Amino acid sequence: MKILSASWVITCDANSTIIKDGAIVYDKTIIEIASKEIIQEKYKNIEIEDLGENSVLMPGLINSHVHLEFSSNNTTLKYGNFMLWLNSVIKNRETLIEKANTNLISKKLAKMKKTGTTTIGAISSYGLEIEACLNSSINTVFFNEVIGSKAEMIDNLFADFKARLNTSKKNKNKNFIPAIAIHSPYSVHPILIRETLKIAKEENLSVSAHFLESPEEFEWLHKDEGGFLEFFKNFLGQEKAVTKPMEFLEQFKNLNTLSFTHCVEASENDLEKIKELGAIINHCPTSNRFLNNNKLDLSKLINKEIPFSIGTDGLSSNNSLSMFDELRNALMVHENINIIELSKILIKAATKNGSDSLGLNKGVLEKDKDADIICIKLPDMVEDEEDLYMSVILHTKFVEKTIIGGLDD
Ligand code: MCF
Ligand code: FE
Repeated sequence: MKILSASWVITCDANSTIIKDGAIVYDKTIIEIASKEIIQEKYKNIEIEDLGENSVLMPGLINSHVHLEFSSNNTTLKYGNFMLWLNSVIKNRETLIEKANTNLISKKLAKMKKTGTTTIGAISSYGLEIEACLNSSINTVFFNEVIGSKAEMIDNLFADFKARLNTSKKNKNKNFIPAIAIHSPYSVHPILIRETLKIAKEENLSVSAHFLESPEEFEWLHKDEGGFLEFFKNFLGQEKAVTKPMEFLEQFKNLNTLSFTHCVEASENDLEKIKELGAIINHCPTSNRFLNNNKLDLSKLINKEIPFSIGTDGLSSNNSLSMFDELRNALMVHENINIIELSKILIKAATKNGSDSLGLNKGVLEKDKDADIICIKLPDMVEDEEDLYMSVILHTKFVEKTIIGGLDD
């Protein structure tokens, strides 16, 4: 059993409780949280590690959507338009993947940890980042991706998917959890969707899918037109989209943990359906800005009470995998929402909602939750509690201390 105390404890619980001069008692999970005074009195024989002036304890950040296999990209891929990006991915994929070896990915994971991330939802196209994830103390939900819209390819693609899923299942442990990703409504054949979702239900695996990220995707799925038409004709000899957006969503019923990434171009009906399915939206603001010059209408989600989490996406569509960088970008992008209000919403999105997106028992500092905790030092004193979320987002580049599953890292 250990006890930490700090100037502030941000719990991210249902009441958004913040404790001034608070303390946390924990082992693998959290045992108790209260003011330092109360904890001192109650646990007289245990030494309290005090983190000092202007310190903050909060749940470790959860990056609910990241493609580590694309970690070698810096200046190779094209930004500004989804079709340009996609064509540049197809052209450079082999070279990028080859450069992203275990060593490089391990370095990226180490940096992610220093920048506050304790859990990731890793979208894996090939299974090449598995070793780096297994070697890291960061918790990983490992989403094996299925992709391919050509009927003739279904058998091969499904066999390959099952082989990768099995490898991840063999390596399952308390901080490495196998899951399933369906790439998108435009890129996965309905039979593959049906069969992979069948496995997800039978084995109670978390599921995630990209959904309506670009205007081109919207046009293609609804009208079989736009930038995707030429792309599909050239690469796959296909002139019609395989699934309409609502038909796609309808297939995701009865799953325990479900998330859709991006959803920038989703209609009101799509959003209502996403809510009805009990899904979380993985919001990747930097990626949306880079690839599509667009942004998710967060006010709409907030009004409709549709939960969202935060993901960096990969270095294929971001210049950083730091969640604090991503949160700062989110603050700047969503300029229509008051910065104090938005900061609070974003911290909850990056903790509690991230945990829900991945189907975990984390993201909140309360009794019986996993003890995944980060410690931050603010440069100066924060006077008003209401400014704390914003100050943490604006001023944190690296964390002072990381605890994952109760262990010091
Ligand atoms: O989320 C971004 C943009 N949208 C779609 N896919 C990806 C993103 N970042 C990486 N990807 C991957 C995806 O998993 O790109 C590959 C897929 O394997 C190529 S899509 C033909
Ligand atoms: Fe993605």
